[in-house]
Amino acid sequence: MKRYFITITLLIALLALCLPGPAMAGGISGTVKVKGLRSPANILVYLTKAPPAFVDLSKTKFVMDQQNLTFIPHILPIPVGATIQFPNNDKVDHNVFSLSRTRPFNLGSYEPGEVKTVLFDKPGIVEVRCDVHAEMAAYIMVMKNPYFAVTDAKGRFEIPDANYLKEYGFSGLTDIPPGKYFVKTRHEKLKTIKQAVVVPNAGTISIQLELSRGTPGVLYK
Ligand SMILES: [Cu+2]
Repeated sequence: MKRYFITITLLIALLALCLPGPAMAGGISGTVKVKGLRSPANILVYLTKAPPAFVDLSKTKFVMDQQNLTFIPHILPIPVGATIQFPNNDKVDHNVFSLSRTRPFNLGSYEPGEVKTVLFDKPGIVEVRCDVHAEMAAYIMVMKNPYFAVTDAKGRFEIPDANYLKEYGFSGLTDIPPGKYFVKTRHEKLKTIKQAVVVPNAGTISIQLELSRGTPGVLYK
């Protein structure tokens, strides 16, 4: 038994030598499947806890747009302390507000071409609505760490999310340090799930998540 263990250890050591180095970190990628919902898009996937990560936020720009009576994007995760711009790029007035406990606000009615801003300084979920158009809804997720992603139209995600980082001007974010983490999901119509995941020393771990319709949980306990 002991000899087997030594052999396996040697094999792992040899394999490690063959890998391109000096990568000391990894990522998480995967696919989310949903039951009872048409699209697996717009699902937040995030690490509940992560070691402190240096991120340069000085060039970030977060925008929640208003076009054709719709907030774009539907889900916008941001790091705690970020400010979001709410431009009205529509043909009609909107009145953007939130009754959330995380960050209640009311921007009042404003015209096409106008921009208003809100600072989000507490982690949590902020449901955004429009007082003029009851069908308009979006979610701002104020995150404690920068390791999160939103699923695409096929339910795919990647943490860290290179496209997101580029789009919003994040820089300097390193891969996830190796170790055991918990991945959690959040979508307004899906039951929240939490799954353990081990990030390898190098490369990406691939996971599958299956969600079904139901009431979601909170972002952080
Ligand atoms: Cu509106």
